[in-house]
Amino acid sequence: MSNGREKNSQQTEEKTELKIGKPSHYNVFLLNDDYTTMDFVVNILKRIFGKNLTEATQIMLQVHKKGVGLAGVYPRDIAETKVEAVHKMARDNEFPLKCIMERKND
Ligand code: TYC
Repeated sequence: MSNGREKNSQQTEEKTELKIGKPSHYNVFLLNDDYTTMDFVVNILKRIFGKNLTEATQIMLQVHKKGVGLAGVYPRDIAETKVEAVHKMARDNEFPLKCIMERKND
């Protein structure tokens, strides 16, 4: 198709959500790296994902040991905002911390 009216996947999903009225949820994951400090990740989990110190420490250690850990599950718009907030805080503090979101099968 090249008539300038192709839909990207996000537009297709928005249409689907409007049609059936039930927003999909997304897993938001933190990824491990060798440079971001453990303290910084714990603070991200507390401030952006509403975790207490115990929960935040467990998730941070899961990411550190396994490479990836679940920070939260949210509707698409909120998940996107969380991912952006993590990347902004990481950038502002010069850490390479990455955060990704993945649609759940619900
Ligand atoms: N691996 C990092 C370190 O040893 C800690 C870390 C944990 C980094 C979780 C990122 O998402 C992360 N300093």
